[in-house]
Amino acid sequence: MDLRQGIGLRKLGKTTDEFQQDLLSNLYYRRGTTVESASARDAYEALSQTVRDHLAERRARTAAAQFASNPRWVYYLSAEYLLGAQLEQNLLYSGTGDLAAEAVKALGFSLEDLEDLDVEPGLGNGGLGRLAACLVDSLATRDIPAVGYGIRYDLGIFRQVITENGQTELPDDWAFQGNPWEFPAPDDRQTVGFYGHTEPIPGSETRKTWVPGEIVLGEPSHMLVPGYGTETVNIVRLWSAKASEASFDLSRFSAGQYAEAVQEAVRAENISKVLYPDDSTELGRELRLKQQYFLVSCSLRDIVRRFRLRNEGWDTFADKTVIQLNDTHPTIAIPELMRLLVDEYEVPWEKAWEITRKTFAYTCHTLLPEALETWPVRMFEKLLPRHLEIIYLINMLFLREVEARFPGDHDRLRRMSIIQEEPERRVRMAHLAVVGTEAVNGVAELHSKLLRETVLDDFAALWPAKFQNVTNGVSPRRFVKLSNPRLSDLITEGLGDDGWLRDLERLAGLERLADDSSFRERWQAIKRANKVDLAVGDPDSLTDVMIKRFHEYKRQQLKLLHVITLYQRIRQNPAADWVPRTVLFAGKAAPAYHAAKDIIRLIATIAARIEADPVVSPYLKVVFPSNYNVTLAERIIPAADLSEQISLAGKEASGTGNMKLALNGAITIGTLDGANIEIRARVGEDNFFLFGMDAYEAAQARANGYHPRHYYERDDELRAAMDTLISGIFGDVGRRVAGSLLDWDEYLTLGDFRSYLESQEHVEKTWRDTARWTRMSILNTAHSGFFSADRTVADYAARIWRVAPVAVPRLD
Ligand code: GPK
Repeated sequence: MDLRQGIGLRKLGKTTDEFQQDLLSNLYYRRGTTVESASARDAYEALSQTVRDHLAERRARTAAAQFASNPRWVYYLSAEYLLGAQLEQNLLYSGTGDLAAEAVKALGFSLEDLEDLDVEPGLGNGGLGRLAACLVDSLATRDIPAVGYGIRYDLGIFRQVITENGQTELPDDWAFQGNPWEFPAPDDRQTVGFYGHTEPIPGSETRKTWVPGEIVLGEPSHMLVPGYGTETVNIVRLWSAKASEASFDLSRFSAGQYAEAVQEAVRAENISKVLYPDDSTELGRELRLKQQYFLVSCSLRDIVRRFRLRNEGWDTFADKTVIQLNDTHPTIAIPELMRLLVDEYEVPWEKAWEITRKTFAYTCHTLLPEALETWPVRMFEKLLPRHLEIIYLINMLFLREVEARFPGDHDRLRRMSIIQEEPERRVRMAHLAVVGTEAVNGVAELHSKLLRETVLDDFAALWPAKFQNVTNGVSPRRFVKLSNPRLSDLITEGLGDDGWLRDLERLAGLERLADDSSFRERWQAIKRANKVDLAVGDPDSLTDVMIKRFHEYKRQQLKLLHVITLYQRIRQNPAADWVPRTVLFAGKAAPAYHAAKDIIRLIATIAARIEADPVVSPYLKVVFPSNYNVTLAERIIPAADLSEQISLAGKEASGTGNMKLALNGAITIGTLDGANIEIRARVGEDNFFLFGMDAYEAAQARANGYHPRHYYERDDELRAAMDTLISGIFGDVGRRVAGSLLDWDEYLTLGDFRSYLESQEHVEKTWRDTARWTRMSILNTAHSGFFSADRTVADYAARIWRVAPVAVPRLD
């Protein structure tokens, strides 16, 4: 028996009886309890372990096959992962759902009871973190050898509670009761340095010794990432900060100075304590930078360790390794790899630079100038003195290259430098990321184009071939199959098989069914049943959803102006034939983003006001379920009729909620922004409600001196809505929001108001024709196949990573 193949393992249950036996042995031997005394938690843990074993067995075979083929690896570096709940996914991906349902019944529980105990690890903020989760899912589904690296934050994204006072934040201790999906790997622990100073190495110009002033340990654990419909199981490796033994001060402890004794250890472990620590203070910002370096340092050492298992020297490193930087958060990996190669492994600078540039690729996720990270030089100097020296050298050589191409163009040098000089010296992480990588991509066609034309235009002029587009995508398994089982069954029936789950373009086969009235009726009945399940409003009302982070550029405030207008129209004419609507908002605001929190507070106030109004409430309801996360998204998306994608054009890089909603048959009302453009191009202009300025018109409007008051004065309904806010009937918060719109309106809300209202009238007219609406809904699903993350990964694999799959042999 070849133990290295990892297949000489105990056979796992393939029948209900065998599965039940496995479950029982986990209950007895791992939980130490019995059927009679098992709690729901015992049953949940035992079930999770039983399911996990199925994936672990595939994981062992995957590792063996990948190791044997010594392939080119994709390493995905991301500060965030929003993986979503694991039990239901893993039941599906391991094909054990039916066995498990039977087996737990015998223990006296239902699968649904146990799924309720499955906590989602909220290790991300929003779209960027969920994208990382969709991409690793598709990497495994496409059999691509890959590891995702991240941080195992003790506290994930805060738990949000909504009251009439707006949002309050509570800590999310997600792993409080343990996490059955995780494998600790303390043997692969790494040592990370911070602070200190550098010393020259005699006889060398480029090499230096870094003597750190603080040492922290990084301990990994991994979560399994199974592919769907294949054998591959990849991993996401998450690092926890641990204090070294030396940091505990025994003599102080003995002297009764308990807090002081653990002070250093606490400081070390704070690095992975919370996702996105508040960065409104200097200490908070330093902690963020520490997190970034912690992730990078641990991950790069692990990548080098893995490389050395099968390879020697450095000549093939860049052929065997591609490291994708998920935004700029892990960009310190560029100087860190240089430091490892030059200082520690004595690779000459030029060669090290060639290897580094070939190894990395960078995905940018924004166009907002304030979201492009920069760090003060003095903070870098203190925390990462050696990295700053390396960045200076990289910058000097880079600026020499620019000077050679554009002699005498000093303004260009100033614009492109990795170091910003005014008003304060700062390191521009996006510039470092462009300079130190082989490929740079945006996340939707328009976004990639605007990156080339605006924020990164100088770089695109220098290296046009470096810039690419890879349009985002989403997992059809999680966001259709698992979240919308009714629709999935109907799709499978309509297409004849479930091959669409691995080849989403096959949804196009639904097109012919859009004209079949009995299919349409079933489609519509499913939407209704999903609304009944969601239970937020009348299932026959138009369910109008805006689910995403709160940010002024996304313009939840525009949606509110629409709500206020509807409120006033209904009050003025209660007897008219109104289309009943349930307007659902969900999403979190950054705790220190006061304007966004004001908008949440205003929604809560208006919702209560409408609820209490007997004239309006039969036709209009505003709901705000709290704590939007992956699990809640999975409940809302299948029930949505209308998908609000109303950002100011040119601001939303892509959006991915827009894709999930279209896939589930919600019709989009949206601007020509991000991936909306590509959705509209595919589903057809007749099946999309378009409004507003495009990105060029918006830029023009700003440049020509945009005046929100101009719109306020000329549009009676807009003025009435704004005056209602100003009157104070929705409290001070209403006044504040109105004030900021009238005074400046950064995102041209008033400028797009009339066009948005007209488009909403078109929505209502269409909604009244149920057959027509349902046909449009079916066509949205039918033509959204492009938005599978499997396609996104195929694009990255072909154009950026140049990697090939490694098949994992089946067991029997
Ligand atoms: C972009 F810059 C950022 C960020 O810090 N966090 C984040 O979630 C989002 N994003 C974009 O706003 C979305 O348009 C995009 O679809 C998503 O990243 C994934 O690319």
